Amino acid sequence: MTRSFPAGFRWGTATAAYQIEGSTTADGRGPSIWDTFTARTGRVLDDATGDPACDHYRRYREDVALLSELGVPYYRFSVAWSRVMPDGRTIEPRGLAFYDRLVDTLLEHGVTPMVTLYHWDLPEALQAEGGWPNRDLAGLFADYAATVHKALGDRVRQWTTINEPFCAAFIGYGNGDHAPGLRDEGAALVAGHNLMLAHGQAAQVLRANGGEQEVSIVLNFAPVLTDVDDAAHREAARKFDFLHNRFFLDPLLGRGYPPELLADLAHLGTLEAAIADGDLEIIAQPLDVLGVNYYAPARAVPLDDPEADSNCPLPGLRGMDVTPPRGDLTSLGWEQRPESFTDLLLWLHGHCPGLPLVIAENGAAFVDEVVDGRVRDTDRVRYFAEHLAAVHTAIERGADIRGYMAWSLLDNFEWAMGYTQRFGIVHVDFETQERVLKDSALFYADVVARNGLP
Ligand code: IFM
Repeated sequence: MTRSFPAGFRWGTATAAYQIEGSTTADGRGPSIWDTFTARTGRVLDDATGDPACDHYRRYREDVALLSELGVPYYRFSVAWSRVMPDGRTIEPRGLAFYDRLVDTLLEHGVTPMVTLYHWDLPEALQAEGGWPNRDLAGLFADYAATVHKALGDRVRQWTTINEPFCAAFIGYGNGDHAPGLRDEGAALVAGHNLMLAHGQAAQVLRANGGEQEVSIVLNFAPVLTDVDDAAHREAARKFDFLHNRFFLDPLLGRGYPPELLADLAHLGTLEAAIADGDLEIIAQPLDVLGVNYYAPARAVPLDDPEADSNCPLPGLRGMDVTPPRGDLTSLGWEQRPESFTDLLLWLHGHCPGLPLVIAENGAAFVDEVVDGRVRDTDRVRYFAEHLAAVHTAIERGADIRGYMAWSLLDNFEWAMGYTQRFGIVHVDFETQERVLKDSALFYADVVARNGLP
């Protein structure tokens, strides 16, 4: 008995530039905020940096050959702004040429490229101008989008503007765990708004440049659970849900920021002040698909004092907290709960009428070992099997889901966790750069070949 996916379902794997490329000073690349952040002692586990990561900048042909060997037809990767424009403005042709070669190599191997323009690696030169709390960055991002589209738009059809603006804004500028490592809740909200504005302006540019492209943005969602069904718990969950999930989604749908959310954040006084006339119309550009990243749910509880600052790392929340995850956890301590994935997809289907969904990331970190040349990552195989079944259930119940990208093709630089967390379906030995297909890669290749779950 096979659970089949719809004909034409897009199967892929995903990566991001800073997490795999290495070669951070090659061919005129400028520093990004992640280079600066990782250069500071104690910001990233083991003081790891993005060099050499998976050395993909030099080994991309080998990695594309792996994709071809696995028979996975789509590949989602990101372009590093600081490679293409080292100072955020001036084009570096050698950086652009890398992505040109990568796209050609993918196409030669029958793999369809899906480009993400921003996966967190802002040119440091633009951070020096204030970073994302500076609204001028929206226009600069649109110029960068136009440059990349001009270079690759004849061969790339799927374009994502920004990956997970939540993390770029709230973790980068709010709790400071990610680059640029700032802790300013008010500025984090403004960064979030400006990232949405950047998305809208880039989407306009991508469409204006002509071509048949499909335009999307990728959001990370955390469905919220409560242990107790009473008004206080429901309100705690609502606060978390509105800031984590709907801050970024509702303006894209033309609904602006939910009034309850604006009220939750009013005490900081920055978000509403940052919204200029016309911004919400720019943000609400029509989308062809919505990219959905899902890893784990969150669990919310009320605090006794409704005015107390939240302990959860979201900017501006008061009167609520999150409780520890439970049950089976990944090595990052994330709760495994595939039914929350189904619930999320069905909720999105209802909340975003007519907007097709693509799972742009889903996967799990576990401790893997190579034994006799094999990585028997049964936990990850089970995670994928259960979460793919959850996607299948959502499709059966009516959700319009067009594809699934496994995170990630390669073990890589997991941001503040350095190289301690392995998400790949391909094991990477960071000393030798040897790649070994894990059992999860073989499992995934089989799912792709059958277009279904055995
Ligand atoms: O590795 C990250 C990725 O860059 C963005 N989404 C979540 C992944 C796992 O943490």
